[in-house]
Amino acid sequence: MCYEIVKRAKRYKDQVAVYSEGEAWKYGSIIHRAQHFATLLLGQKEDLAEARVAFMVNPAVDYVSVQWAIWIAGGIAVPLCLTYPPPSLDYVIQDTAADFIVASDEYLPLLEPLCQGERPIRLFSISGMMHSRMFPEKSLPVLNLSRKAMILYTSGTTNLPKGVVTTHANIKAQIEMLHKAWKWEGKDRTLCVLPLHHVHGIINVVCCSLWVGATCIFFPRFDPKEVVELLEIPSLTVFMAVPTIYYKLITYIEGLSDRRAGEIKGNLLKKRLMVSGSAALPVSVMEKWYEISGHWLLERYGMTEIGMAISNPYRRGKRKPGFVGLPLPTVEIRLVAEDGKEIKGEPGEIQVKGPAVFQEYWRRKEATEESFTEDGWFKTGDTAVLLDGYYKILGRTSIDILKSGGYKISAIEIEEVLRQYEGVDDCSVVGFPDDEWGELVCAAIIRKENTMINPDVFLQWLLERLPKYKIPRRIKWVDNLPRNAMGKVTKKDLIPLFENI
Ligand code: MCA
Ligand code: AMP
Repeated sequence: MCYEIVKRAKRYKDQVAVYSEGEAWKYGSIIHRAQHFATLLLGQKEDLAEARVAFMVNPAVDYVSVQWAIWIAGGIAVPLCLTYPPPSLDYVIQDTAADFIVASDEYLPLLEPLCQGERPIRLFSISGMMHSRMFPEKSLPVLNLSRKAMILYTSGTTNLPKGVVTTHANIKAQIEMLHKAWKWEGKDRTLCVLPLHHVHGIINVVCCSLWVGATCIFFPRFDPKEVVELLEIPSLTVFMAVPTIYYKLITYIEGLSDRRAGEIKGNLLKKRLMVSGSAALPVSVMEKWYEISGHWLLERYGMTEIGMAISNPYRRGKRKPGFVGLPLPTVEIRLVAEDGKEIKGEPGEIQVKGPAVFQEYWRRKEATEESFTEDGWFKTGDTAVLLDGYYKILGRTSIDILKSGGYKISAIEIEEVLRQYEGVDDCSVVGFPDDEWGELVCAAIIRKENTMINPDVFLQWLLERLPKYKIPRRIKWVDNLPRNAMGKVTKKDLIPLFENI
């Protein structure tokens, strides 16, 4: 069971679990905080019984304490993105029908109005919880592994993001496979610079390290200089990031003197493991990182719905540039042609089975059914080919899914928002290939007749409705959109429009 993470933590009571905001936190004191928070969340109840607890908590000891509190009290953890504007937060809070929200104090002004709708939502502040009277420790519910543990929102080919529900059993499987494959140990120290509302940060970095008694160092924002300095700490052993982060680190290190770059290389060489994932790792980035650090990055492939599925080898075997490797322990993979038949030696859709695969899309029975085959394979929508025993990702089956900075983005969702702007008649959103971001969000927009659009006012309007990473980076004002005989926009024809602007 996933609250097993807390049970296991009792074994490591005197070891440092978390280093955040300049302080070291032992496992024992985090368990204590989690129990106190769990008691407050439970109130008179014996069990939160899968109540949704949304939390907007900074990446630090508070995050771990709240996550553990929700789990031991029997709730479902719904981590909120710290940079979402109110409409995006409200969507997640309403879609999950969250009963409680826990927040770092600075987010209270943003969240208070969202809790004042018809449905009562109880808002807890971290400082309020910390200062509230200590109640005698409650006996906590006994949880079954099949209970729902977490809901993460992911963009799809439809308009609004869907909640991906994972059970305690799914999370346990996701953690254990990475332990086995990447040899996590209690003496590891990792650095968390990733956002904590996605699998990459939550499972691969935070949960994996804390499962085994290792230490997770939280750094609240990505800054290349500070991250390089932290990576140089001799006891730091493991680092995981998206390709954009490696690209930014390379750019920073290339701007330094040869002496300093040499010093950094010497320090990075001592790391045990450096992983890249969440988006395709360009071969040029892998090669440059090797020159800079002496590490061939371990590239792996995963998805919110399945955790990690395919990985290059940790020790035995070559890490092949441009390939994601072989199936991880307990993961079954097959490639399937358009007619639904399994194929070998040719490109096909990746389908996945195994204990790590999610349970359902939250309250979306039809979408859940559509995403699985009749015999229980999850359809990823990614195309791959198997060459010499290694999988190579070729792209996605839908042009409407973008990856920018490691974030999955739905073009349809952005188009729906753009069309609500009074001066916009129609639009189409595509991803334009970019070395740094993977893809840049680009929009071709038709203005309404005789309308002027002030770009600054338009941008401000967008920022109030969409998170920064979903904002179009390039806009092309057009008179028409290219369409096929059925009237559907031929998005491939749009992509060249965004060159050199
Ligand atoms: C921000 N900027 C962008 C983008 N995002 N420009 C183009 N495209 C973008 N997508 C601009 C901002 O407007 C700003 O510009 C400048 O970059 C810095 O913005 P900031 O938000 O501070 O960016 P950052 O902190 O440098 O962020 C880059 C980042 C971040 C650290 C790479 O995007 C990130 O944390 N990505 C990781 C996402 C992740 O964890 N994905 C995992 C999901 P200006 O200064 O001009 O305003 S996938 C997953 O979980 C699956 C299971 C898996 O396989 O792992
Ligand atoms: P998310 O839904 O945010 O979890 O993103 C999952 C998607 O990221 C997958 O379906 C892939 O399209 C993409 N992805 C993850 N890892 C890789 C990788 N190593 N190479 C290419 N694409 C990847």
